[in-house]
Amino acid sequence: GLSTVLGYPRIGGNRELKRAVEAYWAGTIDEDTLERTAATLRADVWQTLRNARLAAIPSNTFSYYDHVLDTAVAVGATPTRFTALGLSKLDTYFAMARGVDAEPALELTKWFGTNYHYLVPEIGPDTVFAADPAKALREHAEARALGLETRPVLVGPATFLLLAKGDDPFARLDDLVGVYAEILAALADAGVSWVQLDEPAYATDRGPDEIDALRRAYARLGALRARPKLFVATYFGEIGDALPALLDTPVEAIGLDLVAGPGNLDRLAAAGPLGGRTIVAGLVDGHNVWRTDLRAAVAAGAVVAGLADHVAVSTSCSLLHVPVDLSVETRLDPGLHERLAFARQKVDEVVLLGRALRDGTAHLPAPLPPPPAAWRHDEVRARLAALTAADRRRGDSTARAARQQELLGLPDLPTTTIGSFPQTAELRGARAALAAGTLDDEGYTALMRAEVRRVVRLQEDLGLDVLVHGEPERNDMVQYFAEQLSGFAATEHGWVQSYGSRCVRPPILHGDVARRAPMTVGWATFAQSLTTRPVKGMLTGPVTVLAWSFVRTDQPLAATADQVALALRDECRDLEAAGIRVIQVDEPALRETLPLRRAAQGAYLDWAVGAFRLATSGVADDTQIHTHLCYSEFGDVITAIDALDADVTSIEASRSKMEVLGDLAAAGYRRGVGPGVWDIHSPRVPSREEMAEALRHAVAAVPARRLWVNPDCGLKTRGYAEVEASLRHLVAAAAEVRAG
Ligand code: THG
Ligand code: ZN
Repeated sequence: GLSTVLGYPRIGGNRELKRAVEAYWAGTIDEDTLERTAATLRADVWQTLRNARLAAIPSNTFSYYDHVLDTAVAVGATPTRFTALGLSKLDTYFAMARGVDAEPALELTKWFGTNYHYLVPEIGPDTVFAADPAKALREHAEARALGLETRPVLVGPATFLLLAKGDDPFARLDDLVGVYAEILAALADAGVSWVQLDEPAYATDRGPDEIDALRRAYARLGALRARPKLFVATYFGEIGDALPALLDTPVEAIGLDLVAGPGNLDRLAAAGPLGGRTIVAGLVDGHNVWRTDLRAAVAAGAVVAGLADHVAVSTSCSLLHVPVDLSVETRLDPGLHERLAFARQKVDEVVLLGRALRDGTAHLPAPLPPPPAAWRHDEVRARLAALTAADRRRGDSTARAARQQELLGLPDLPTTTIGSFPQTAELRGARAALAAGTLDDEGYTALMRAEVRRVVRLQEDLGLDVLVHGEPERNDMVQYFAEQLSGFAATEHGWVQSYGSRCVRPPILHGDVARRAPMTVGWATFAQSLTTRPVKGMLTGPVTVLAWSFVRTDQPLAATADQVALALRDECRDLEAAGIRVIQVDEPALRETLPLRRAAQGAYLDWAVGAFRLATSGVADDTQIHTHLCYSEFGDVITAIDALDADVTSIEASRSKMEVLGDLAAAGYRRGVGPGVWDIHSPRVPSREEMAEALRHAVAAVPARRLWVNPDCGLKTRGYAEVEASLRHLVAAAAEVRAG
């Protein structure tokens, strides 16, 4: 049976690529050594796929940093501000990815609804496109030297431009298609028989012009005389009118995501004759870690087979978004382990499905037993069933603000930070030593307490108004909570690329979520015992916990979010009872989890906001709830931010020059707001004057009594020298503007 995958993890089973690339950046290995490591990793992937008996194997899915950046290079779209640096080809590439002293990097942003980030191409009317197929050709040749014929993968021209920023990038589609034509000709010359062009942008809302442009682009590429066969892969959802548009063109294969977009099947049935085309059925979820229900997948595949002349079984999207190999996870509970599939296991599933479609289901492994009974938590289920609207409601927000002000007695323009202080080498070392067993629990706790003491003293010395404990004990803002809640499991090696060399190890949310014991109360009260100023309790919100975990699919996300929210609600109440008067519940992922299609966004925001409110409405009106969002462009979520009903919301704003405050005011937002006055994503120390200037802009849009003064985001990635200097300037700027 025909089988393939749309892409495979490139970081290596032990994050070898991260190590090699970072060593190259540090100057400890040279370009040749880096390239040898990369070639070994690529060869490993190809051999793995061949040994799994996968029928069609992709290439050019490797990347030193990001596949969108690779495509930009392949079409000559390196902005002149980088070519002007006069660096080697590889160093120009890394300059675009990471910036250099003289030039900031390309912008980094989320790849659709995933936790992967791509580099945003900069395309303008003067961008001179030029074909540079060297990387795709090289990988194809490397695989051929190993005896494999592979299918090079590129981001398709329409999606590439739809992801780009600049002065109307999409207007350049005709020019760009000309360059893709040259790339295709070069690949055909090298004997490439199939190419995969990815067009996931069509899983989001697209206008008729954009659909037409897709049709024209592939009609033109399809009409080329010398070209490989074209496989247009779509994924991350339903593609609507893009499917008939592609069917109007000569492309030989079309990929449909039948996991995130089950409706693609109806659309296919309604599409009329498919010609001799291959439909590549994305039946194995590339974006989650659960084993596939093989019988259900075969049934869906059979429907496709009834419609199309040729069917290939595939993953729903690239396997980039799942960990490499489950077989190295020896400490997982067997009841969980048997229900999981990582990238390597998903390849086996695809191959099995391909065979089953041809030969029948007799040889499929037995279906999974029902989930272990211990994953159920009847008490949590009963609590959820008994919830009423009142459990998501607090008192009037204006009255709350007055009452809180009476109790907290803060000045106008109160100063605070977002929560984390720098994660120093000593802190990371202590965590590593604890894990290695060379440091015991008491030793570790003593070190963390010393750090909290130091951070509290520093904040008092700086003159901040609302303090934090600094979160030295937290490895990651989701993992820390997942480790303490029942219903979650952690992997040992389950790394997934987040951006460039950076990876995350998402926890697996498999069962009902329940809090075993207070999770943060000890640290918060310890910090509060050291100072008379209010210390903010710090929690991660339910939406973000879900967004950065692999989540069960056997119940609606809304129900799972509410379970997490109940655990956080109990934590909030315990913090309050322990004397913590300000609690921050962070939701940096609220916007990134927004469904790609507008039609689905309202329902999502309803449950997302509902879960946040459930988490934060159990406390008295006296207790001040803060939230933090890691972005400043609210657009589609602005009314939802008001609906969160947090007393204070801190946001990014320093790069947008406080413009966001006007948007918030226009949307009717009347609560406390902390527009970041210091862009912590850069090592620069902002001056008192520039922060005072930003604050003066802010007080023009928001009354000083509702305006908070804080950095853009947490400080864990910064160094102490910058943090101390910047916070000193920040407190001084607040004092200056307060004095008028
Ligand atoms: N936590 C989780 N997911 C996230 C973020 C997070 N997704 C979105 C955003 N933040 C991604 N940002 C980062 C930032 C840094 C790192 C990864 C993702 C990072 N990772 C370490 C590395 O690759 O070296 C590994 C960290 C570790 O040892 O645990 O630096 O904040 N869940
Ligand atoms: Zn942030």
